[in-house]
Amino acid sequence: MAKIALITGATAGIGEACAHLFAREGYDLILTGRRQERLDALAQQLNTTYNVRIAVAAFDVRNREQVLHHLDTLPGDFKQVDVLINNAGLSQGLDPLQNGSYDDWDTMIDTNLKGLLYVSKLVANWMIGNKKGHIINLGSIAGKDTYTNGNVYCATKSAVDALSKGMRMDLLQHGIKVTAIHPGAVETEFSEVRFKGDKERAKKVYEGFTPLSAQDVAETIWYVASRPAHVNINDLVLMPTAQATGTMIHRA
Ligand code: NDP
Ligand code: 8X3
Repeated sequence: MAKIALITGATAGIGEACAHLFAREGYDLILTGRRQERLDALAQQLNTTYNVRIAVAAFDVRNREQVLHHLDTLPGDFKQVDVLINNAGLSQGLDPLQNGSYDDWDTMIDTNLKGLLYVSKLVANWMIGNKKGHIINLGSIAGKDTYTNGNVYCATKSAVDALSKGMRMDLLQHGIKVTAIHPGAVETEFSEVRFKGDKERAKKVYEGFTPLSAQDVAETIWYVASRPAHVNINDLVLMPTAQATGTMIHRA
């Protein structure tokens, strides 16, 4: 039987690149995100290209009822998840705390933190029952290295870092691996989402240096997921060569 990966946020960027890579490696996939049409198109493409089985579940990770309903109603054999990639996440705004938007804060905390928790609790219980599993959480350099105006986004990614450590301890006795991956700047839809559709501002984030691509991060996730059973990579920071810290980028 093929291995199974559940990827949250598979409609764009890092999640979508992981979907391609894991399908190429023969994994059956559960793909999630809010944009149903993107999920359907991706599922069809991967199924045709790699002949793997794909289940799609369109839901908002912030909505606990939706998360539980959509995952609970997956076909039973899809619940034999080998790898959960907790990737769905976003940033909204880049403002000093005193000017911050309550709505932006709620969106980031509810998505990056609470959404990850809702998915993780359910899938961790499947993994415990199946006596196997690997949870890979997308943190960020922003969680290791707070930057000016990053306040709440950085806090959510620091929390992902802390949660990954806690999950590793809690799941140790069940033989379930937990890894946190912390990329620096990756050129995806991330900045366009952060700046609410302002493409020009988003483009400037990546000017004058070569950022990571979604594929770079997906290949690293694949490396982590494909280690032998007795090896776990706990924590991995992955940066563009031109980026030294959260904010120190050498631009031409
Ligand atoms: P993208 O914006 O390209 O992709 C984000 C994905 O998350 C989309 O598939 C989106 O799907 C999904 N998503 C967002 N909100 C929700 C929600 N409420 N419910 C369900 N799915 C949601 O960004 P990236 O690929 O760059 O980001 C992926 C992860 O990597 C995030 O956790 C991000 O914080 C992290 N990261 C990104 C870095 C970067 O520089 N790009 C660097 C370090 C970490 P949909 O809109 O269809 O719901
Ligand atoms: C995304 C990377 O540095 O823009 O987590 O916050 S950064």
